[in-house]
Amino acid sequence: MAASGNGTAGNVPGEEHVAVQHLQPQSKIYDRLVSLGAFYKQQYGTEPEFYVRVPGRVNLIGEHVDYCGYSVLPMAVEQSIILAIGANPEQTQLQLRHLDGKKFQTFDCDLNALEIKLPKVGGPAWYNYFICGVKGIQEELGAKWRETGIRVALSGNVPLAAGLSSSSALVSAAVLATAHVQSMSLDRKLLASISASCEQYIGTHSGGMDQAIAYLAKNGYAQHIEFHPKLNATPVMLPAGCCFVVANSCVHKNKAASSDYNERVVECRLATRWLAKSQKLPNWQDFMRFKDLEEECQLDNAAYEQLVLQQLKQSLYTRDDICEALGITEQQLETDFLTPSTQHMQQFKLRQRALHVIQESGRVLKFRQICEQLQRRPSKEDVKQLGKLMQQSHHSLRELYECSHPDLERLVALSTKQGVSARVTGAGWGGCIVAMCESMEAAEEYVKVLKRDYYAELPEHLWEYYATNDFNEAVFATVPSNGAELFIQ
Ligand code: NG1
Ligand code: MG
Repeated sequence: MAASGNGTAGNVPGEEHVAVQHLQPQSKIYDRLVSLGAFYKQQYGTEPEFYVRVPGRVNLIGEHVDYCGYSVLPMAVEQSIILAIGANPEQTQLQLRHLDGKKFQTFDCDLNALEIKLPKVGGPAWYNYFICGVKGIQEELGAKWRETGIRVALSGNVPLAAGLSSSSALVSAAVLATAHVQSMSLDRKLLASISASCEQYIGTHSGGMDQAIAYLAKNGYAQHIEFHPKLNATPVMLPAGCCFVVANSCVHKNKAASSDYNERVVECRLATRWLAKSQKLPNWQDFMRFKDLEEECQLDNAAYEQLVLQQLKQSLYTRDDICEALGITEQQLETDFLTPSTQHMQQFKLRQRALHVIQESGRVLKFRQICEQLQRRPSKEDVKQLGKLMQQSHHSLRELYECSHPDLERLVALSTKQGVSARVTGAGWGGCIVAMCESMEAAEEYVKVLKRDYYAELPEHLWEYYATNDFNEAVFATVPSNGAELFIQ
């Protein structure tokens, strides 16, 4: 096990490295960590050596653009995954115990034979997300990996399959814990990149938004996260007085259990290649992401949109259309573009997906710009503009990207009726909306109305939250919280 502070001593919390902090009784997370520590002791008979906390996130704007190379604007939520970690006398054993043992079964395995098993139907078992993280560090260290057994107790309060990134919080927490056990330097950007790559073992070809915000979030700020030319986060102060509310449609969407997400990724890659060819670039076959093509052709947002409208005229493309345009065989389409879960695809909506991504990428920049403007000069009009951008984003996700859901639409309609701008957040097809209220009082009233008109009326098949009755876990105001943290007692 890493000696406390080993390799990371002297780092300041919230800066470039994850620092080792002493757990303070006044810390918001204190009670949860102490209970988890007690559970660890009960399970393993010893005290844990350190704790890890990694938050979920809500994305304010910039949906389904990260895997195309474009920037996003999320903030961390207060809900998080927490781990208690200690040495395992069995040198090569990994043991995982979830505080909610009824829902999440115990898991043990050999660290020298990690395997991520993806079922044919349904989503992967929870512990696979943890294994992803350990594998990520094993691969990063290669021959430098030190044989050390690990014992873990964990618990989480990020709603599952709700677009708040519970999966990435777990993967990122596993990366951080394993990196510390291996005495690595805890560079936030490096760990975020490792976490983004290794989560791909789950089979989702996602971008790096969730893991980036998990590590780079700062108390009080949303972050404008850019991936190109390299990972970078710029803190963005949200407008004073505004309150962001998250509301869960209670429709679960486990992305890893469906091909919807990867289908969109495939369509974006194909559209990029199509456009690259249309520009007669000598290296057109190298392009997979809209952002890279934008840079190569030095297109501004409006010109890019025009290019899409001119070159991708059909609302639907068949396999034949694509093979002919790209000069590839069906076999090549399957091996070079389709992922294991999207081999069945017959039709492709290149125009709609491309339009969404290009326009949404523009909205992210505008959103940041307006937030910065608002810091210099408060303006009701500018706040309204932010709301408009959120509404446009949602409209585009529903119409062009087709990733909303009828129940989630009811939530959005209830928001609109109250004059609140709301949009689906995360991958969609269910999960949460994020709404912007222009004052604390407006937020309180908004939450009250959603509780009355949505949650109290939840149809039987969405009754998961009925048990709590106050619905406070389903709908809540949220402020930007800190990224990954590591504590010793
Ligand atoms: P969610 O659905 O919140 O896990 C996913 C992707 C993101 C991003 C969003 C859509 C993962 C781990 N995350 O988020 O990278 O593409 O969808 O904007 O799959
Ligand atoms: Mg996820």
